[in-house]
Parts: sequence; C-alpha cells; structure tokens
Amino acid sequence: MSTEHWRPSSTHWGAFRAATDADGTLRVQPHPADPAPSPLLGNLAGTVRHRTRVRRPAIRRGWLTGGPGPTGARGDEEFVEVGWDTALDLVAEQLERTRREHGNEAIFGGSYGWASAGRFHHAQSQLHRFHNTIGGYTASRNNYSFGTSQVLLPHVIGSTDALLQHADSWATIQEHTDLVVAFGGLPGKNLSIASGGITRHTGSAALRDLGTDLVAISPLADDVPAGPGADWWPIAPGTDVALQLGLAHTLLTTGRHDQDFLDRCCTGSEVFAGYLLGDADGIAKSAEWAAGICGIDATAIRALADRMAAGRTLITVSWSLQRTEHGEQPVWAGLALAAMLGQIGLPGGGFGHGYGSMADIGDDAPAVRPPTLPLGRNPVRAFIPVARIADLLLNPGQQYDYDGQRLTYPDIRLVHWAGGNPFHHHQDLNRLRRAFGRPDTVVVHETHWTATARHADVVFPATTALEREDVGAGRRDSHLIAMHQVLDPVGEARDDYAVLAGLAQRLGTHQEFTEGRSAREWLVHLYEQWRAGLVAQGHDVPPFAEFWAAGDLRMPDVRHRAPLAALRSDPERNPLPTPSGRIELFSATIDSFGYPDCPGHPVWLPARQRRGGPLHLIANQPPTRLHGQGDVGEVSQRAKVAGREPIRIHPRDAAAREISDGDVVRVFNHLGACLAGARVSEDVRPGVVVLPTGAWFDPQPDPARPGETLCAHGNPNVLTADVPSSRLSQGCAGQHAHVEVERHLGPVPALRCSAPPPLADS
Ligand SMILES: Nc1nc2c(c(=O)[nH]1)N[C@H]1C(S)=C(S)[C@@H](COP(=O)(O)OP(=O)(O)OC[C@H]3O[C@@H](n4cnc5c(=O)[nH]c(N)nc54)[C@H](O)[C@@H]3O)O[C@H]1N2
Ligand SMILES: Nc1nc2c(c(=O)[nH]1)N[C@H]1C(S)=C(S)[C@@H](COP(=O)(O)OP(=O)(O)OC[C@H]3O[C@@H](n4cnc5c(=O)[nH]c(N)nc54)[C@H](O)[C@@H]3O)O[C@H]1N2
Ligand SMILES: [Mo]
Repeated sequence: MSTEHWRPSSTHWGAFRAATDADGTLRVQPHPADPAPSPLLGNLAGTVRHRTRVRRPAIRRGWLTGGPGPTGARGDEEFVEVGWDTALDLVAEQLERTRREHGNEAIFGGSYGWASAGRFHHAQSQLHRFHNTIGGYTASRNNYSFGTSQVLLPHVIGSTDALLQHADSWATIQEHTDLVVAFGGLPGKNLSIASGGITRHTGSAALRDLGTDLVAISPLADDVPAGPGADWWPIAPGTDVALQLGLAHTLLTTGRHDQDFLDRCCTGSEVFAGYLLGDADGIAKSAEWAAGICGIDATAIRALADRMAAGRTLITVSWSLQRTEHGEQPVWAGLALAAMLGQIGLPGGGFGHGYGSMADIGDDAPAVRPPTLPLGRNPVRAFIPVARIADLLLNPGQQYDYDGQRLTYPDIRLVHWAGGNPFHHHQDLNRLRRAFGRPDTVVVHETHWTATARHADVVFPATTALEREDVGAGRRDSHLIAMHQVLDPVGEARDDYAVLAGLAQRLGTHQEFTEGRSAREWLVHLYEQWRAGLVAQGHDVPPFAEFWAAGDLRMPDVRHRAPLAALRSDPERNPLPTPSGRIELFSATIDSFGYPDCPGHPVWLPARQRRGGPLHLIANQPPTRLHGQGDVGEVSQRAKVAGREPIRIHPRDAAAREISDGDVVRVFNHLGACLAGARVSEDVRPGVVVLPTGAWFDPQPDPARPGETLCAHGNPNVLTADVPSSRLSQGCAGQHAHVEVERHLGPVPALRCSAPPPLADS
C-alpha cells in the first residue's frame, strides 16, 4: 500500500489519514500533528463495514401493509427492503399529509444527536434546512451534554461561552495554577472527544503530567489522572453541593473570602452569605454539616479551604454534575465558591466548567468558527427542551414550566430523525418505547441498525463520513480538515443530503434546498464564503483547490478577550450581559419564577428520585467509544465481559451479593433491568456502581422471568428515570439512578443488536 492512497478524514475523536489494504481492510493513522491521538480510532475499521450497516431502504412490515398510525409494534417487527423511489415516495406523501391535516407543528424534527464530523454533511443541519423549506417543524432546544447549564448560565454570567469558549488553556493552568479542585474529576477518557473534531489532543497530553496539585472529587478513581500531586476524594454521588457549601462557609467564617471581588464583580453575595450562615433555615452550612452529607471528613474540608485560599486555585465542575436532578446547583454553588475566593478572571484561577468533559475545554487552538451550512428559518414556534422527548410524544396538549415560561406540548404525528439515537441518549427506555408508539410515522436516517432505526417505520441507509467528501473542524480546532472520500458507500446507502434532496424534489422545494449545487459544489461554496470572511479580516487562507490538495490547513490565529477577565479588570466598562452586569450569586429573575426546585441562589437540595435499590448507579460516558457510535468496533468489544457492558462494583458490595469478577449480572430497579458483566474493583466508592452509556439497547424477554423484558446487553438507560433536572432548565438528569445488582442465573441470551433485524424482500 503506498502512501499516496492515504486520504485525510476526521471524526469527533480526531483527525486521521486512512487507506484500504488489498483485501479491503481499513487502515487508520492519526493526524501527524496530534500529540495524543485517541484510542477510539481503533473502532473505525470494525464499524464501517460491520454487518449491522443499513444497506437498503427498509420499511416496517405493519406500516407498509397497514399504513401510518399509532402502534405497539415498533421495535418488534420485521422490515421489508424496498427501492429508493418507493421509500422516498411514501415518506414524501406522509410529510405532505401531515402538514396538510395537522400543520407543520405536527412534525418533530429536533433530531438531537452527534451524527458525524463534517460541516456540510452534518445530519441535523441538513434535516433542519430541509424542513425549513417545507414550512418548518417542532424543534428541540439545548443539548444533553450541558443543557442545564445552558439555561442557568445566561442568568448568572450572561452566557455559556464565558466559561466554555473562554476557558483558560491547559498551558495557562500549568503555568499559573497551584491547585485544581475538580468536582467530577478530570477523566482522561473524555478528552478524546470534541464536537466536530479535534486535530491536536492537547488536553490528553496535558493530563499526562499536569504539574499542579489536584484534588479530584469523584466516586470513581478513573476520573483522577495519574501524577504525583493528585488526590482522590471519593465523594458520595450527588452531594458535591454540600461540599462546596461547606468550603464556602469555612472561607466566610474564617474571613478568607474576597469581599472586594464580591462587591465589585458580583451581585447577591449577601444573600448567599446569609444562606451559608443559616439565617433563614437555622442550618449553618459548615464543614461538619457538609461532612454528614458528602461523606468527607470535616477536618479535610477545612484544610482544603485553607489550601484553596493560600494560592492560585481553579475550581472546575464537570458537565456530569449538572446532568442530574437539581443539576443547576453544583454549577452555581461552584461558581459562588470561586467568587468567594475572588480569583475569577485571573489566569489559571477562578471557575471552569467542563475541563475533563470535552477535549476543546482548555485547548489553546484559535477560536475560528468553521464553515457552516445555512439552515434557513423555521416558521414554527413550538419547541421542546431537548430531554422532554418522551413527554412530548406521550402528552400532547399538556402544559409544563421552562425558564419562566409556561409551554404546551404540540401533537406530534410524524417524527423525522437523522444523526441521533434517542434509544441511546434518552432515559427510561421502556417509557421511550411507549412514546415511540404514539406517532403515525417514524422516519430515521441511519448508517447502522441502531435501536432507533429498529423503532422506525422507514429507515433510510446513510453513508458514513468515510464514504463522502466534506470539510471538518471542531468549535475550537487547530486545523480545518479536507475530508476526502475513503470508501465506496455500503450497499445502496446515500448521503443525507441526497436523501433530503430526493424528498425536496417530491415536495417541490428542490431548488430552494439544493440551490442547484452538488455536494462538491457546496463544499467549495461554503469554504470560499468562509475564506472571504477571514481574508477580509486580514488572514491569509488558501483557495479551495489548494486546501483540498494539501489535505488540511492551519486555522488562522483568531483570539477573543475572555468576558470574565474583562469584567474583573473593569466591571463598569465591561459588564456581563446579566441583568446586573455582574456575576449573579442571587438572581432576581430566577427567584421571580418561584420554582422550589431552583430558587434564586445556589442551595443544597437532595435528589427526589431515591427509589430503585440500595446501590447508586453512575451512567457516565464510555471510555471505549463515543456514545453508541463504534460499539461494534474493536476497542469497545475488547472491554466487554461475556459480551456484556462492564459494570464496576466494589469488592464489599460484590461479596455481599456473591458476585465475582467476570460474572454476568442483572442490574434492575422499578423501571427496568439489564444484563452486564461484573468488574469487581476498588476504584469505585462502596455503594456505587458504574455502568457507562452506549451499549446498544437489546430488549428481550428475560429468560429467568416469564413476562418480563430486559436489555440483554447493558444499556443503563433502562434504569434511569425520565425526570428533568428542574423546572428551570428541564435538562437531562440521566447520570444517576438507584439500582440493585444480582448474579444472573439461567442462560445468557444471545445478543440480537449485533445483527440486523429480520429483513424481507419486497
Ligand atoms: N444515562 C445517560 N444517558 C446519557 C448521558 C449520560 O451521561 N447518562 N449523556 C448524554 C449525552 S451528554 C449525549 S451528547 C447523548 C448522545 O446521544 P447521541 O448523540 O444520540 O448518541 P450517538 O451514539 O452519538 O448517536 C449518533 C447517531 O448518529 C448516527 N450517525 C453518524 N453519522 C451519521 C450520518 O452522517 N448520518 C446519519 N443519518 N446518521 C449518522 C450514528 O450511527 C449514531 O447512531 O447521550 C446522552 N445520554
Ligand atoms: N470516551 C468518550 N468521551 C466522551 C464522550 C463519550 O461518549 N466517550 N462523550 C462526550 C460528550 S457528548 C460529553 S457531553 C462529555 C460529558 O462529560 P461529563 O459529563 O463530564 O462526562 P461523564 O463521563 O458522564 O462524567 C464524568 C465523571 O463524573 C463522575 N461523576 C458522576 N456523578 C458524580 C457526582 O455526583 N459527583 C462527582 N463528584 N462526580 C460524579 C463520574 O465518575 C464520571 O466519570 O463527554 C465527552 N467525552
Ligand atoms: Mo454530550
């Protein structure tokens, strides 16, 4: 194989070059500029040609013969493979009928999900652009990643960007910071990933040798990077706010808070101080009080407060902490604690959100917005906060609260999804199955036979990024990658763009959707527009042909001033876009909503959902893949235990249940059950079990319990409750659940998810 056959491409976990061997095997080499390439590249070869690829358009038998309508059969029926024209005609007809009979609001096109890297073929962008040409759709707002912070932070610091786009770089931290206090730890596994791609994994490289002291607070030792200055504080899950308040109370009562910073740059510090002292509820939020809740010794809490005040300290809160009930609180209380230390806006000090969650937080690459497909305008006003999908489908007409508004769920008749997997990302999957029984029609574009594809009526086979051309870059990336086509499309798979152009043709909006451009012409168009903008700002960017031939380009060095540093330097001249112009430790706006589950300042609120069992389950991001993507690949498969997703359990909890390492176990609660493979380990706090997300959902009859079903593979979302973080944000709270674990007796069922569903020829 000669190197001239190596073609550049990209994924959310890194840029690379790929070539195929004589026997068709895919070979992958990380981008030469990447100092710490992601191990997840190892999943690609086994995934792109896996037998679970969708090869032809497929229609659920009952929908094809019986027509559209609510049904309990989705997910349980065989599919009939049909030609492209048949599938496109039938879907166009239902889009037309739905908008005529029920209005465009009856089409749900939110279509949340990560899809693939590549700016033009980005599946959601394509889908939204298409629907905007035919009159719009009910949309979804915010994300599963930090959707709670997306609603909270604009109230308290004016934007999410102030923390996410303007985070200090790892290099700045290494230079200036004495102590990092990381709530949620700094899990190296997460630093593979950045939405849209990442060429240089500078965070992964920095974590190899952080060079500062670190207190990593997490129930799981994996979240603590190796290194001499790192301490593991195995906190009880869901109790970080108590620890934060205990630290804040200690600073306040020992006079080490920075009153000058609080007066100059914050509002509401006196309300927060009153709460810490227990003015209204009579409870001082002291180190002793905190110790009783979070399981960390009061002396250690006071000593940590000392250390924090003694030098340059960065307090950071992982996104996982806000993906819980009352998920606003650890973010807001963490910010308030940092405000009391008074180092917000100093290099390497203050508050961070998502170091250890995503590779682009702390990356020092320039802040250039990559080329972007224009989406048009959605005339439909109806939307949901993204994690309310099952409520939307199950409860048309029902009212609910969101960020000070009273919203009503529209009546959805047609669901159209491309580039996402709600049967991966949503909670209480047994409930989601019922919800997916409600619409008349479910249309899914997928590369693979995921659980969502299996719950559809019509499945369009989509190409992967390796089977098409694109340009790729993350939100903060050192390079723009010319993504060349590496492989021929599998079977009859088409690009989402081609599929939607086919629907647009049938609905009379082909010209508006395509603007007469081929996919390649779009790449040139989007690139040249982007280039013109940068050239106008004085940057030197090569024309498309040159960029394409080179395989990538270095992003021009665009930098913006961080709003929190600006605030610190002069709060009068550089106010934040909050009502007060300051950091709001008390928000009159949030207070005015009157939500008991998110009052006007940070508070300790225990989770309501405690049902389900004695063990606290953490369903975190998987170390071996991106969500469900690549679960059939080599890296993901190698980690499985007896073919099941590994669940970590402490030796004490395992012994009490006569569970040994390598056993297949049943994990269950009042919502559902799944099988998993036991990994007995001291790396997890006693009383806590960790089962990452992303094992492909495989609902089957429970072999040991007639009439009951379980996920035979280990998807934790059969166990998580479908409850929001709060009425303020309605964010995803899927990180935690309560469960029991037992040895699985009886036969271990074969997995069905690793082969396509039953397919018939038309
Ligand atoms: N319990 C629990 N649940 C969680 C979380 C948690 O912490 N705990 N985390 C949540 C978070 S943060 C997130 S972001 C979500 C992620 O949830 P998702 O983003 O829905 O998960 P993915 O597996 O990335 O799904 C993307 C799908 O797009 C498909 N795809 C890829 N490229 C293309 C393409 O070009 N075209 C088409 N048509 N399809 C394509 C892939 O095959 C894949 O099935 O999960 C959430 N769910
Ligand atoms: N390898 C890999 N990396 C990923 C992803 C992936 O799928 N795979 N997904 C990406 C995406 S979309 C996102 S949004 C980010 C998400 O980034 P995060 O949400 O930060 O990631 P998680 O792994 O879910 O959680 C981080 C750690 O928080 C700890 N934790 C959980 N609950 C608690 C608690 O109550 N208190 C404390 N102190 N710690 C707790 C868990 O042990 C967990 O390992 O990750 C990104 N990175
Ligand atoms: Mo995410």
